[in-house]
Amino acid sequence: MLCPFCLAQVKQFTKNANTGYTCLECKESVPALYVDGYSQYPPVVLSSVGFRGHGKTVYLAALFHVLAHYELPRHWEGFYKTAPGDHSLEILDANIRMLKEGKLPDSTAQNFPKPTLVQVKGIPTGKGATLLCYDVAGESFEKATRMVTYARFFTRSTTVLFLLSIPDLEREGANVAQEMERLLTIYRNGIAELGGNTRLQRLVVMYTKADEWTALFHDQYSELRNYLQAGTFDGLADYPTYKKSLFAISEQLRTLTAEHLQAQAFLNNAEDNFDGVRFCVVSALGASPKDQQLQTSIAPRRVLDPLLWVLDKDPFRTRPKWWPWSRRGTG
Ligand SMILES: Nc1nc2c(ncn2[C@@H]2O[C@H](COP(=O)(O)OP(=O)(O)OP(=O)(O)O)[C@@H](O)[C@H]2O)c(=O)[nH]1
Ligand SMILES: [Mg+2]
Ligand SMILES: [Zn+2]
Repeated sequence: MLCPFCLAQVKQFTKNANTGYTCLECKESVPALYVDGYSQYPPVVLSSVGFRGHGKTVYLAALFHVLAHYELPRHWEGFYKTAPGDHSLEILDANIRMLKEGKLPDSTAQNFPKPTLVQVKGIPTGKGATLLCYDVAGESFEKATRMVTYARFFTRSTTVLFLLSIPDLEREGANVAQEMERLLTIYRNGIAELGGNTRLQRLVVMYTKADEWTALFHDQYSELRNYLQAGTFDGLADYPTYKKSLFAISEQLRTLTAEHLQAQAFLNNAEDNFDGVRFCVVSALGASPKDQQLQTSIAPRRVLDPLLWVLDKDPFRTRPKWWPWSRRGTG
């Protein structure tokens, strides 16, 4: 079993009548719902790689908000979520409350994060899972050595989210493609230093703050824009069809990445060094905040898509059989 705190693979957690389960390696107490439900809800690392201020913390908060939304079980029969342990429940509640009150988080401090555990069941990608949500400070991705210290749980990820805010990079006057490659290089260095292998991981490139991304207002991207405008729940009930649209959106973003962002080298590098690459685009808030306050109530757009890619069992390497434009290469 995987200890969510020190990431050791342990045969079992020790049980004490007073204190519950404890990890022998790190002495942390491990929530009983996690241990007892281990086979029913196997752990899945959910964490994003991304520079400071690109929206990692807000994305997680928006995801918690959507997972707690009354509408979701109307689309996914039998869906529910649980927070194993007091710590996770507190974090979940605090994040949901924060967004409801229109507030935003401070920049995340650089330390080894304690994960928020969220058990989910009834997502059409498969059986239950315990999401181990680690929120890392963006500074940890400025140097591979920092990643080794503060984000080594990525060696346990089967699917990695690369979170990029194109509006922020453009505002800073950065070379977008170069920054994408820099993030990829730091991540690959970090995983290599940790003795991991990115070729065993799937990569999901997640473009954030879509509400501020002016390129999406071009006519050629009207389909992406409409997809975002339809919200988060639209189409979820029919998962096989939703999956096709997820893939179609991913392909459009792949083209946008190569053509509009001119990041073909990033793409080639990622394709060559991961077990496949997918794309998605989200807006966690739905609109720009002002002075760290939301001006309207939160309206997340497509924030479940990254989670669906993470939980989906189909390989990224092969294109789905139904996909009409079978292009050269893999993806
Ligand atoms: N317009 C818009 N702004 C967003 C969105 N998500 C986040 N932001 C803005 O981006 C800021 C930074 O977001 P965070 O989630 O704190 O960024 P982070 O990646 O966690 O940053 P570090 O913790 O410093 O690494 C927020 O305070 C918001 O102002 C979004 O969906 N739309
Ligand atoms: Mg943060
Ligand atoms: Zn441990």
